[in-house]
Amino acid sequence: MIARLQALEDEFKSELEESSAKDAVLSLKTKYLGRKGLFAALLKEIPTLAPEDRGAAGKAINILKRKIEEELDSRIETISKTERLQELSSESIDVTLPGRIAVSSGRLHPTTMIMDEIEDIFLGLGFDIAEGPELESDYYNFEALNIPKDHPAREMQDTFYIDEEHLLRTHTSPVQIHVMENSPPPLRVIAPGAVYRRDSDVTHTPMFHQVEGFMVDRGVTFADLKGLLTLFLQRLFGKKTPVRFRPSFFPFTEPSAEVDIGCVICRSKDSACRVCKGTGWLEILGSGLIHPRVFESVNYDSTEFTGFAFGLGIERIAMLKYGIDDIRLFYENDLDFLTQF
Ligand code: FA5
Repeated sequence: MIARLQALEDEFKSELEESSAKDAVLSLKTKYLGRKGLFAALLKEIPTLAPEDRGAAGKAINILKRKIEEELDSRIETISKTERLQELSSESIDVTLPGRIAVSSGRLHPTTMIMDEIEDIFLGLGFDIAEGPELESDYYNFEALNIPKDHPAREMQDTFYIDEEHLLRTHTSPVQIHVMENSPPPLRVIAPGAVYRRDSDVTHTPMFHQVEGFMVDRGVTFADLKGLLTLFLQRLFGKKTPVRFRPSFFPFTEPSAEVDIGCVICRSKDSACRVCKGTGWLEILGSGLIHPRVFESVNYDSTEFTGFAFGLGIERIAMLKYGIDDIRLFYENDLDFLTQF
């Protein structure tokens, strides 16, 4: 038996030497140590030996079996390590190589650009910036602005109601109330933000942006409003842009005016102009002196303080500045359109 084991060991060694691939080593393992392998066969022979030889034979078989097992396992481990190293070096990534897809850099949305421009103008005139919630209560959006329930002026703005008392704000004017409730006059504030109305056509979108502006102090007059808005519109559209004030109605201002600028598309020269419809004028914002009832709801003394307020639509201004004739283009996420600006 000892001689056979010696021969088996020699055979194993030469076979192992020739097996460099992992598969070959694994099949050697099956051949020697598998359930039907050479060692299993040897162990089966033990009962056929003379009883006094069985113990020594069993021991010798097991010692050699363990030795072969260890050698096979260590060879498999060495091969696995080498394979892993080869894999790693062949798969190495050069992080300094340029990417295959050119990544184009993002840019600001045209309404953001206009908003920034408007904010810059008013910051330069000493105004502060305030924000208010987009989910509003009926009180801030309507009641405190002198639009009681059942007032026909509610029809002017198609509202998205959340429940009886809550809605998506239809304009930025409620920010006037939030600011005045929390700070005493004098105030000079603009409030930019998103607003919502049930509206959709070439000049209306269900979500759009407004900038509210208001100033409250002793002795503020309509002349201050006219002066400020004329200065602002001429900074935005050019020094020579004509500006006119037309009487209008808003429940929260008295008197109220809508403000038009001379058509920036046809410069008042084209009677067939699609944008100003041949009138030569474009409506750009609503404004007026703050109504005493609004001051009442925030506990301001309207015998001591006066103020003006105005509200303008950002998308409309972007349309005029960039000559765009459909407001919905701003929100269709068409990159060919958006990357022009
Ligand atoms: C208001 O919303 C008033 N809160 C403005 C105001 C403030 C008046 C302070 C007086 C004092 P109006 O509903 O007219 O007013 O809207 C103001 C501007 O928002 C419009 O001139 C227009 O430019 C823009 N606008 C209105 N509806 C839409 C819409 N669906 N899509 C895009 N822009 C709109």
